[in-house]
Parts: sequence; C-alpha cells; structure tokens
Amino acid sequence: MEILIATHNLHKKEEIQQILGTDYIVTSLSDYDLNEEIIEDGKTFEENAFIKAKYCFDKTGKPSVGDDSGLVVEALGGKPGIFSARYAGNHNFKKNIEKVLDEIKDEPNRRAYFITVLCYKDNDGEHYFEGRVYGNLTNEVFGEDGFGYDPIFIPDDYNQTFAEMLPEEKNRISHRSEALKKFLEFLNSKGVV
Ligand code: ITT
Repeated sequence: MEILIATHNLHKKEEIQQILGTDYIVTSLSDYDLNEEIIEDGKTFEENAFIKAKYCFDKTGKPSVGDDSGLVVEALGGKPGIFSARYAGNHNFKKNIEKVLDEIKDEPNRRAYFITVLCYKDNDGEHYFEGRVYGNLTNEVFGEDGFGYDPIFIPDDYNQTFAEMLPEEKNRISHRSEALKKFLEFLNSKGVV
C-alpha cells in the first residue's frame, strides 16, 4: 500500500519508510514532481501538518499525510518548536543546533521533547496523530546518524543521543514512530490495511 507523505525532507521520508517496513511504499512530494515550497504559516504543529496534507491532497487527489515535527525546549519557553527547521538558518541543521546550544549554555534545565503531529487527509476529512519523546539536551554534538537536532538529544532512559543510536533504535522509540503507530491503528480500524 502507498503512503504519500507531504514532505520535501528526505530524512523524514526515509525514517517513515524504515518505521513502516516493506508492506508500505512511502512516497513524497518529489515523486509527484511537486517541488515548490509549501508556506507553513500555521501557529501550531497541527495547523502546519494540515497545511502540508491539504496541499498534497489538493494537488494529487490522493490520501495524504502531513508530518510537522520539532524540538520543544523547556528552558526556552517551548522554542524552537514550530520554527525548528528554520531557527537560525533555513534547514541548516548545524546553525540551528549552534543557536539552541548557545541559548541554553548557562542553563541547568536541559529538559526537552521532540514532537511529531501527523495530519491524514482523504475525501472524508482530516485525522491527527501525535507522538512525543522526552529527554535532555547535551552541551555539544554527539553522533553522525539521524538528522536535525538528533546529535544534541538524549532520550530518557538512554545514554546516547539519537544521532549515536542505530536508526532502528531511534525508530523504535521516537516521536515519529509513536505517531505513525497511532496512524496505522487508525488505518486498520477503517479497514484500509
Ligand atoms: P517538510 O516540512 O517538508 O516535511 P521540514 O524539515 O521543514 O520538512 P518540519 O517543518 O516538520 O519539516 O521541521 C521539522 C524540523 O525539526 C526538521 O527540519 C528538523 O530540524 C527537526 N526535526 C524533526 N524531526 C526530527 C527528528 O526526528 N530528529 C531531529 N530533528 C528533527
């Protein structure tokens, strides 16, 4: 079965494919030659996930999933939050990480969580699925794997950052996999899969 994700982020697409496994064929905007930027001007993860899903559904006519994710840092009052992708520079992971680490360099409270909100849109309307993973931020970057803020985030009960873990390990416990599991349960309950 095809799962169409309204994303330009190939890291996300790859993670979602790994999480869903080979029973699903994960496609994304580039597979439909949709290369223009989607303006994410929502005020919440839900609104931005909806904007992406609706764009893709309107363009392709196919059931579409928007994934809006981010890092929420307690000591920064929830930032970077919905601005995670463009906190310091547009999709410049290195600069974004530097900015977060700099802003909390004297801060003893390192609590943070990753969140994913999925919006599934088809002819019947929209449904939302959320996943979160809580943990602490490091003082410097550790690890090469993953993407985004993975090198500075250690999930609770672990002693490695997401970027030091094997992808399978991150994908077992991540915010994205929790949201996707809820989404699959929904598809099951609808009899779609
Ligand atoms: P699309 O909108 O095209 O899907 P995007 O990268 O702009 O791609 P978001 O708006 O959801 O996606 O931004 C999420 C940002 O949050 C992303 O660019 C990363 O910097 C960060 N992020 C999201 N999920 C992450 C994860 O699993 N690990 C580390 N950082 C993540």
